[in-house]
Amino acid sequence: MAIASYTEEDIRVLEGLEAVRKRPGMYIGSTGIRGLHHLLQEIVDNAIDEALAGACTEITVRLEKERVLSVRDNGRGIPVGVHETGIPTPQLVFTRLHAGGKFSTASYKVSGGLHGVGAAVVNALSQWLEVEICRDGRRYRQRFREGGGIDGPLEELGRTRKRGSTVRFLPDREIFGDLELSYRMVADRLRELCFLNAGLTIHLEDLRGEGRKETFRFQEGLTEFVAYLNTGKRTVHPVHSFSGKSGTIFVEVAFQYSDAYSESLLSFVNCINTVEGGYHETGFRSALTRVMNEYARKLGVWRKKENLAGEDLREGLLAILSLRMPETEFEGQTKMKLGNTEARAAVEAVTSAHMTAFLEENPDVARKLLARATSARQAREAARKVREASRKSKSGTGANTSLNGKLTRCSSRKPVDCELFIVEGDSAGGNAKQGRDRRTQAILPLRGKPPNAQRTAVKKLLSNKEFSAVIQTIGGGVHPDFSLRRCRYHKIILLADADEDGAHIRCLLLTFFYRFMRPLLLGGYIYIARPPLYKIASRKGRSKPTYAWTRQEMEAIARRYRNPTIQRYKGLGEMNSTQLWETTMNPETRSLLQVTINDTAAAERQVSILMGDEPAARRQFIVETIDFGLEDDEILSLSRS
Ligand code: TSJ
Repeated sequence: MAIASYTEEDIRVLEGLEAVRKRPGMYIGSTGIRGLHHLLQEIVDNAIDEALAGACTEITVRLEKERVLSVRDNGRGIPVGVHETGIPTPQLVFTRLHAGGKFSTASYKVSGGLHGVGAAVVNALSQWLEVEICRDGRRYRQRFREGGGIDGPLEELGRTRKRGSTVRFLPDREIFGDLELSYRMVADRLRELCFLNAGLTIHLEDLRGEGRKETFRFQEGLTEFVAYLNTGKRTVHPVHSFSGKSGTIFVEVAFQYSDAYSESLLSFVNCINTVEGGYHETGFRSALTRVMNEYARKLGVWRKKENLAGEDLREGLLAILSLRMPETEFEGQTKMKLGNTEARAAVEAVTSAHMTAFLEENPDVARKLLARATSARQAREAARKVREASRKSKSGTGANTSLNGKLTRCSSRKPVDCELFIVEGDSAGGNAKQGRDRRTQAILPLRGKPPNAQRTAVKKLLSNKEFSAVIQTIGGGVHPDFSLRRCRYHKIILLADADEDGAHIRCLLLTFFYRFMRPLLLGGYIYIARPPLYKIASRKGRSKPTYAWTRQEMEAIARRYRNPTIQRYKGLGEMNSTQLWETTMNPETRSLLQVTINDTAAAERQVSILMGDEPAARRQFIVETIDFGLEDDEILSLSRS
């Protein structure tokens, strides 16, 4: 565009995009891998909106070579007319912040929701971007460069029989460096979008490196989503689904009970995962509780006056809730909580009607579910007893139980300062005890393998020696009576051998935390210690030894020594207490992996595969996790001599 034709409008636009470039984090959350993912997400969301409007059936996402990303749909094509502001619509879309909703007729939009920063933000953060539109028999193109600058007007390129919109762009290296999108992350989200939009086809093509392709399409939508997440679990009945409309809100639900002990309610509003819940979840829960209790009373299963509690009725339930609604409001710390109060009544109405019918049509299933809820209630009472028992043991003068023999306490009483090392084996436990910082580090050695918390009855788990030591030591109780506030440690560090057995124990402990103390995982309180795999020393033993965590690292270090001796640690027991302190426990020099859950659905599926009926799948995972790759972005501090 020539300088002479610069108008006030152009200047305003550039200033807007400049603001995005100055503080990208404000618009896309971060300039790390998540931010980059967000850019692609934003463009995909616009294509999804076209699908929601019923105007497109197929979307292709490409991770091209040299970090280029592209998204194509077979929709109507972005309108090419001149908007009332005098600017052609495509240019408006890519240069005006939040232009999205203004020209749209679609009432349910993904792009206007949580992620709805608009295509202009993507443009502002791109080295270049081009949009191609096939519409009404013609092909059009417009290009932008250097953070949203207009590279030329919308051009007509000729005739075509195709329909649709394609956006290709190169995320700005100045902002994202050399970051590459993770195939897994993109694939997981696209799969999820296909589960949420039954019948929609999304192709994902990775043209980088070896190349990869996948097509997602689920004719049964949510039903298949539930089946996917319940893979590997023993289920009580086939997936059941229902949907209905209340006012302007369209509600879709699919659920299935399994023999898992957890409860998972996943909710989406216009394809956005409302991880913080909101009124729609409240509506679902209260309808379920009411309907099940009414049914139980009618059947006379539950003789007592009191109701079965909602949490007991939801044990083993996996439910997915998907809403389509206009004018969403998102609240909460991360803006992922639905704030529309009217969603509660809508979901409640649709759920009540269909759940009542479901129970009446499936009396056998209904009986099983009520029997389960009753035993869940008993388990809850057991959990309460655990809490009472641990309160008693605390108030005593320490004369109590086997626990005191095992746990080596730290002197600080401030949970934020206190770290609990759960250590595999007594001998490693002994070394940890000698090497530790007595003020802040407590040591709990574990003997032998604890049971699998996904497969074992609550009573048995809670009376297991190893687990009850863990429960009493941490002090926060167990689900459904767990409380972070009562926990005595804010870092719980799993320290196991770097072999298959160690990995198995870690898995068992994580499964236990997932089932009984999930807030510890959600809050990032759980860590995995990373003892080194190699020690490299000079043969004469004069200089201090160096440690290595991977083979490559070891080889690089060994090359610097004239005559190195290399020791491959097979277990923690081979290290003395000083070495253990230096390499693994000293907060100044150690490296920890923080275990977090950022994708509840993925976590649920993983735990059910891992700890379910299939030893082969479990073994494979264990073998894979032994080598905690250094590409993990969760490494908190890494410093080596
Ligand atoms: F926003 C965007 F530019 F980034 C983008 C938009 C990216 C991609 C990959 C697709 C799209 C997009 C937009 N696909 N389809 C549409 N459709 C419209 O913008 C559209 C078309 C027709 C009508 C109409 O009422 O006739 C309305 C709209 C919103």
